[in-house]
Amino acid sequence: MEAMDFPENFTWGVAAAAYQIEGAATEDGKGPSVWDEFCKVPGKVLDGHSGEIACDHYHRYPSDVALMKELGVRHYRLSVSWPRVIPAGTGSVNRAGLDFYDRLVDSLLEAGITPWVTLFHWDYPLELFRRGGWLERASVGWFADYVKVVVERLSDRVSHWITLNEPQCFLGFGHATGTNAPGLRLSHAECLRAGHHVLLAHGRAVQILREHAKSPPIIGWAPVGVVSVPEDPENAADIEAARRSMASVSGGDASSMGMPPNLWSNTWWGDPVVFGSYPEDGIRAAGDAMPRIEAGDMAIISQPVDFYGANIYSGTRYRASASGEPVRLPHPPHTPLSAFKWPVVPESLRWGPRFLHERYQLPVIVTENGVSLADWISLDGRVHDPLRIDFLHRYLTQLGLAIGDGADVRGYFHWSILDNFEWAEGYKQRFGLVHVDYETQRRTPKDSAFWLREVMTTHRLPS
Ligand code: IFM
Repeated sequence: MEAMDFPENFTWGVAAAAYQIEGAATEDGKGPSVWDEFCKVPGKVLDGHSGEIACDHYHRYPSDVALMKELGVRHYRLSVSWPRVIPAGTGSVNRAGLDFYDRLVDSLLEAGITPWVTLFHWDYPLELFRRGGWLERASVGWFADYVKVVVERLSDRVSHWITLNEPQCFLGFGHATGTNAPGLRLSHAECLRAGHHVLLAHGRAVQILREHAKSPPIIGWAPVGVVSVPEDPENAADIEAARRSMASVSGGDASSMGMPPNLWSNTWWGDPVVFGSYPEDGIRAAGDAMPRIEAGDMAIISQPVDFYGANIYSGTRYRASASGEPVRLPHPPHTPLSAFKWPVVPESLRWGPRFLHERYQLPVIVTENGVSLADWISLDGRVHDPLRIDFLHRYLTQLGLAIGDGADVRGYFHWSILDNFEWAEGYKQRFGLVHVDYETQRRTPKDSAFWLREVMTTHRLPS
């Protein structure tokens, strides 16, 4: 491979989320979230793991921030835990919880690291779930009130905001298949109703940010990028087939994951946010399950955003049939798999951002990308993860090609800075650039962390 330069103003960063790293699940007045509760249900999370201690980042954030600085990190995507800030989800604010984020933001800024704050990354307040959760239209107002509290406290220093992380997952796995918290198996209509409220919550969060932020906000969101790639990247018909598949609600094949139609797609979520309308094919697929849309809803949902985030890990190959229809192809038998058994498809980082940019005409930021591997500390005390370096090299090369194709891609956040609590998979999946020994909480940067430091600081992929 040849060396490849990225634009000087390209944003390189790393990401993590509150429940996955903070721990301190019951400390300093934090309220329970649906994840705290779900982890207590036998059989739901691998080996009974939970985020109770996780990486103990709540207490160790000063040294974690110092480590990030040492590893050349200039941008860090964190999430705020709603029940840490408002224990019951609405009402009294927990000063100690808010103070934690205040201190975290200050130490990041002191270390020269720009915070990118995600307002919701799955740890929904348990109290509000008991009052109906996302199924209730009132959830939109509950979320807006919480967002206002965070924005009023942090926006004098934070200007980069992400409203929600992956509605496809917290609804699809949390409310349809029941494999994630809160473990519901709702009907199609109920899932789409909850989804409509989630979209309204996103729109209200954008409005609150624009009205109340003390420094000009740069706002986006972070859905899953459900990616289709052309089998032959030189074949115009295959490219068009992949483009069409990514823009269809069935392209992601929700049914293969046990989800009702629409949930595992780009457009069911992205079209309302950017165009202010649900996609026609999704409306047909929803049929009687279509949510009730009140006057003004679509205007709230489609508040202008500054970038389109996408969390991209893999992709599916498509070719064009003789009549140009997209034909979904199985992964070739030689396709490498991560420890999670996710197919490694580097081309997803070219075609995903490119097609999303073409459709939505917004700057795209890869808000997550990374790989879970079976990393361990070697006898020499280091963590050698050549496969992650290879993964990064391949994926980032494709991202560079997307930019070369003319896609307006502005940034890349690596998931994750630390090994952490990987939801229903517990601590089995290690996505970090930094190895965490969960017994001792010792952090050991992996070889990939030093490799990525070089890329992030030079804006150049080596040959
Ligand atoms: O760990 C998750 C993250 O919380 C959301 N996106 C995917 C990651 C890896 O599964």
